[in-house]
Amino acid sequence: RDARMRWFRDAHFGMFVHWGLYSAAAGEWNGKDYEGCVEWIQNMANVPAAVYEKQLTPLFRPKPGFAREWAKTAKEAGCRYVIFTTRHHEGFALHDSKTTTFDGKDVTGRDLMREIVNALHEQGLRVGVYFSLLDWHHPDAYVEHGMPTPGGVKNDTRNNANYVAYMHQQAEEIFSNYGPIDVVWWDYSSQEIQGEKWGANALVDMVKKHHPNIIMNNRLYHFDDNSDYTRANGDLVTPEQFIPETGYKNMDWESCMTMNGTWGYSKNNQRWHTDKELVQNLVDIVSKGGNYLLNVGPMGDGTIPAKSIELMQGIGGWMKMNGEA
Ligand code: FUL
Repeated sequence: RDARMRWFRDAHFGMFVHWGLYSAAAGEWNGKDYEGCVEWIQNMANVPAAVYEKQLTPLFRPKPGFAREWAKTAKEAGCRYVIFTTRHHEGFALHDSKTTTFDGKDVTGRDLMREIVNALHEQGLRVGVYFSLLDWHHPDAYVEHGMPTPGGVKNDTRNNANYVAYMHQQAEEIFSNYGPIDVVWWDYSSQEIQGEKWGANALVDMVKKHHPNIIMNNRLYHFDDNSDYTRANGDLVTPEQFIPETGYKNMDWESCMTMNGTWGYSKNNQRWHTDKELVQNLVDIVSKGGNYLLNVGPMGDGTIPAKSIELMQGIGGWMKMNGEA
């Protein structure tokens, strides 16, 4: 595993991208504004899946070349890898999926995942995919946080196995059709719904069959912090929005953090950290043996907010001064 983890341990800095239909909502639902974690807007505004789909799909219109902008932004900041949301909890798949029409290809006519992966590879960046285990769109998915609730269907009337089969099929499309993938970032599990409820062993085997050297995070299971590598803990511990005091004993880790308190784009959010703070985070994390996965939330057309670009450039400047980029 040391050989498999080497590039990741040397990488130090990666860019996280949260982009989906929620990006087009931009933190507003029917006149009500949301500021933090607006990739959860469907849940926060309690929107039935059909309404969510109908309102947002016409607004999700990626501009040509958006993915090249992402790749350039990451590269110039000194990132070595990019992890992007192939599907978030809303269940909308960026890749071209045969399992559903709730995907990038059917909504925009383009294979958005292909565009993103190609752009990252052109810049020599490693590719990571974020894959949501939760799905607020599929009628048979587990109910979590009250979602999905169209019609108020109770969890026990759902055919969860049907959902799990669908989710596996989407995962296999992602891991078999897009060339080399370096990281898989499952999200997420709770005490109640984790591991075999997701069909974890089969998922892991499938992913490893296609990408024997892939690095996997720990969220296919509920993290039990036994400070050791087990299949359940994956290769990677994922502290979210914090930097652990002393890192994690005997484990690789990656702190994922936002620049402003939301992962998905919100036009209402201007609580930006400064580039000085972000550089301090990077140094703090790397000094404790972790990686910094810093998020940007592009708008519905794929444009990264100007302030995020400016902050990434600030970090890039520091990286260049210090021979890291
Ligand atoms: C969490 C998700 O629920 C958030 O929306 C975000 O994606 C974060 C990185 O992980 O578990």
